Amino acid sequence: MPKITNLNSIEVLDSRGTPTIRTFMTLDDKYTGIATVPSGASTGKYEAAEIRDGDENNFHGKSINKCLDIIDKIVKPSVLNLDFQSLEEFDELLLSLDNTKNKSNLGGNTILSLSMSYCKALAKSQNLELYEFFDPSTQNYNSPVPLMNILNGGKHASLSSDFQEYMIMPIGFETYAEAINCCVKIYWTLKSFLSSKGNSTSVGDEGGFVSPYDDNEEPLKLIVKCIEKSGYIPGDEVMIGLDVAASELFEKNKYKVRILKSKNEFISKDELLEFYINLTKNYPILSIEDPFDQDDWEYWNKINKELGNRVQIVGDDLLVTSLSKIKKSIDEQSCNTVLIKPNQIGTITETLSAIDLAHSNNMNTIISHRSGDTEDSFIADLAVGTKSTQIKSGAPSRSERTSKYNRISEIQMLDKNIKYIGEKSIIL
Ligand code: 2PG
Ligand code: MG
Repeated sequence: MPKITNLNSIEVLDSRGTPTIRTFMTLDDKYTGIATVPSGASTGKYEAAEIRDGDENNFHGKSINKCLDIIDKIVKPSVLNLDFQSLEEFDELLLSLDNTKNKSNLGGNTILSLSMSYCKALAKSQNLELYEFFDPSTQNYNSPVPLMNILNGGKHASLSSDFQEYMIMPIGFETYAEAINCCVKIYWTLKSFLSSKGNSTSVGDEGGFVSPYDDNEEPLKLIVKCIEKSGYIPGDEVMIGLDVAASELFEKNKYKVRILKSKNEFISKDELLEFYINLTKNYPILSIEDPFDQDDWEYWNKINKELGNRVQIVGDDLLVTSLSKIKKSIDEQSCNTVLIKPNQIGTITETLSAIDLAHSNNMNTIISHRSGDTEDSFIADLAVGTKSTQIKSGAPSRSERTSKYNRISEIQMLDKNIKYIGEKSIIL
């Protein structure tokens, strides 16, 4: 394997204007991998720790000079000119340098920038496209179903729904291009509809529209209407996905979710469960992410039992891309789908193991962006290369979101045999 001959990192901005790390890793065959890490807002409490400077005068505490120092003073001397036999061996060294459970010594953000850039450098050096690098033996890749978040709420938008994301899932199409066309048409229809009603058409962190709603069902009615108005069949060609991000709504054993028939601001766990059951009866909902708090395993088990045979119950904050948590969810049957975010766990090796574990237990994987993201399209290659059948990268708007969808179009050009997975993306 080629040796690492140079390693440099700089501070750049993510889509919220928050500093993040961009790393340039050069191998002795002169190939350089360049990677930039994303950052969440509704972060799970068990995610790998991000290191930030905490100096209020510098980007309100968010600058990352400490990470750049760690790379320069600790990582660089330990990796330069060393012979790593694989990505696993490189990541292993990073983990031993960090030597904590939650990556708090080096920082999950620092580690991920190194792991991603090494991956990209190795792929180039082996003359592989990044998606091929994840499993060069595979012949039959697919392009994944995009989960497009067209209405933003929760922590990604103020004055909107409590639920964080309302997504459309274009499953009933032959090609990726048709699926993208469908999503954009619905997105534009939604925009005209909102503006015709005198509502705001400004967008939230992930490019979805932000408008005030009286309750969390209203956006569903609106989306179904827009699917139909755009000439598509809801429940057949297009399904709906939700990310409730319920950990952010959980207070004093209740959930702050507005439902029309309740006068209370907070509802009980049972009321929330009943709300979900009714919503899935009345709307073409195929996926519900983080329906309950990250520690509320009891209600995860209940919802998976109730709905898991017809709805994707997706663990994000619950599982944080962690092998041990995915194992627990398999043992306890807490959900049927794993959301994969490389920065929740820190290294690409661990991310790949999490995907493998999910797939070998018949669980679906959705590769996901973060609400603070960048122009780096790494996750598009990760989705195709690991045969994950779905990708979540926000709305068809804002370049940090579309860069992932566009990279999949590029991959389709590179390999004409790649077919859109469509309906086959559903494993229930
Ligand atoms: C989520 C993500 C991405 P954040 O909850 O799934 O949509 O949001 O990056 O803020 O955690
Ligand atoms: Mg989520």
